[in-house]
Amino acid sequence: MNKTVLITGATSGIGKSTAILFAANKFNLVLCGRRQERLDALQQELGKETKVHTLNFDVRDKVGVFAAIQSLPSDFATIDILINNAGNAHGLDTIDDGNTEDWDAMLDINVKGLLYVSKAVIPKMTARKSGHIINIGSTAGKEVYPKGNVYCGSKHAVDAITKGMLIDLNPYGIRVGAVNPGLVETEFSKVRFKGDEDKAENVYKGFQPLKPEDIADIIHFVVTRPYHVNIADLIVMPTAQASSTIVNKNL
Ligand code: NDP
Ligand code: 8X3
Repeated sequence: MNKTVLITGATSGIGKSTAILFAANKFNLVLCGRRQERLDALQQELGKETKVHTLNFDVRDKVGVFAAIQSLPSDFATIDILINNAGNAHGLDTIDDGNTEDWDAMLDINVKGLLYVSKAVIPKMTARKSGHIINIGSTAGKEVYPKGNVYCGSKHAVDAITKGMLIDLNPYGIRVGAVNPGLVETEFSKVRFKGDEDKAENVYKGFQPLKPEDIADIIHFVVTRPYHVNIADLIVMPTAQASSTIVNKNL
């Protein structure tokens, strides 16, 4: 039987590329996001290849998260694979200049949102003693860069939560792991710089960044390993990147 995958943040970037690849590989899909027109377009397009159900909720809305996941029709209610991908950076400022609304957004979405979705999905996994959770962390969860403060903090939290989930869900045979990308060209920087396209494009200028398809490919690899293989943690960067602040523009 085809496995069912729930992907948060499926309307753009890494989540969307993952949805496209997983549809081509005949996984049943539960695709989540807030932009309804994009969810409708994905339903229309990927529905030609596999079974697709869309859920519109904001991961910050605790009640909305639980209601959405409880509303899943029976053919989508058994989530075999959860991909906690929804997230963004908001702003790039020193700590003294930081905007408290940006801080709230990053901690509420990247950390608490991931927890709410997990809490809504995990009980059925523990009851079945089966499941696989992949959290999308970041190189920002492994190191801290100038002005990265709270975004890095949110991704360090994802790193710790992933390790905690792995420990706590081990008795149930549930696989847990993180995929931690470096620079991937998506809408990420547009969101970080609040729609400033020039600033966003500048982040990826002069070197070849990762494409969201590269990360989708890796997520697909992770979930298609035999059951006894759990890829617990994985960092992937563009070849040009050595760390959050070192990017070789001479390649
Ligand atoms: P995008 O901005 O392209 O996609 C972000 C996705 O998250 C969108 O589908 C968006 O959907 C969803 N999302 C954002 N906020 C919310 C919310 N409050 N509720 C529900 N969904 C939300 O960025 P990426 O694809 O790059 O980012 C995906 C993940 O990858 C994030 O966790 C990010 O931190 C991580 N990452 C990205 C890197 C990069 O360089 N791009 C590198 C390392 C990690 P919608 O707006 O429709 O709700
Ligand atoms: C996204 C990568 O370096 O822009 O998590 O923080 S970075």
